[in-house]
Amino acid sequence: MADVERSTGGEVLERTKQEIRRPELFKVLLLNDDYTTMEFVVEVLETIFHKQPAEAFRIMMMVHTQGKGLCGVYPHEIAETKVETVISVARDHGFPLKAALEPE
Ligand code: TYC
Repeated sequence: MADVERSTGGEVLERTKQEIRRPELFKVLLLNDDYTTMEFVVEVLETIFHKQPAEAFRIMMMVHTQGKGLCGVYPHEIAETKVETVISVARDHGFPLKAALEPE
């Protein structure tokens, strides 16, 4: 074994540069509908997306008037979980609220 190492120089290769991989990010959007109450959407934004009340109201009105609104930007798995949580909580309350993912 020692001979083999000597014949190859026995050098140890090391990485000198750190590889930093940033996760791919996804937007989570809320979509408008005619049945979900404004109060419920504000509550979703405060509880699931941790928005302050004024910001939650602003985003809700953006969805209401423009059809969709940005709730946050997250790595894929977290974004997917947010969408699933929104849908699940909305259905539990009998609302058809929809959320979607979009690559950033
Ligand atoms: N358009 C709804 C209403 O008038 C309110 C609403 C806002 C619904 C945002 C969904 O993502 C939404 N009751």
